[in-house]
Amino acid sequence: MLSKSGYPIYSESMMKKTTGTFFELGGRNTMEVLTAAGPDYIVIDREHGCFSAEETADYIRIAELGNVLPYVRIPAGSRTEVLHMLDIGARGLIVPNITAVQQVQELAEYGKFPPVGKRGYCPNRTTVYGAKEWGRDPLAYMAESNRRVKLYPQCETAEALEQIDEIAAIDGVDGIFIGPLDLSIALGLPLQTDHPDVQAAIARILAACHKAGKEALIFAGNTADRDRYFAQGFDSVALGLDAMILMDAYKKLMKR
Ligand code: 3PY
Ligand code: MG
Repeated sequence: MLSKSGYPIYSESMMKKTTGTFFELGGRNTMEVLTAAGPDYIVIDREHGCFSAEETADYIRIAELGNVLPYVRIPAGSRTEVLHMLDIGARGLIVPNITAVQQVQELAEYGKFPPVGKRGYCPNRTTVYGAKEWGRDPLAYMAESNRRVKLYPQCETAEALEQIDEIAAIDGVDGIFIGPLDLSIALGLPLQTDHPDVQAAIARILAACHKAGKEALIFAGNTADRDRYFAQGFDSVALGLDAMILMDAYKKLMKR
């Protein structure tokens, strides 16, 4: 669905199943290629990708031009990182390596305006020079942003898994993003994401999300896993990662 300004609205949780992808390689052209492929969102990965905040702002602009929602995976949920990424226009934050409920409470506090949290306001790209139609009036921006800009803590540690019901229920958390690779490592089954214990943990997180009325998102490295996760009830799958896809494609091309 497109807004009047031509910008996509995927703001209502569980309105539509969405498919995203991960952007690790960096480079403006790469970002443009990814947007042209037509995902619902692209995760600009500042946890594992080496991008500056300024480069990230350009990647966000390119995603917007391609009508793709720019999400950013931040390296850690500090107030500075949350505010900087939201102020340059990230429409969702994915926060890795959560180990405590308090980290997620702080994330909601930094990332949502009152009455949900205590996000700081400053006239900037999201409300002035790069403002969308819904962002031009400051008070309307605060309310709309709380609804449209998503906060997705990751569940990929044993500690987060243990406390997943409490984490998913926190006001301001829009959903949980499962990192199956790190989760498998945390469970002592490195990269065995199909192992029954890892799959049981994934099912447990999915159930916790839906019990709390929140979205459940997960990374899938291939289309078979994507199909399985959608069939299981996931609301969104982030499918693939640019470096892996490029490598696979070149290997196939060079195979004699
Ligand atoms: C993981 O699988 O650990 C992730 O963070 C998603 O890429
Ligand atoms: Mg991870």
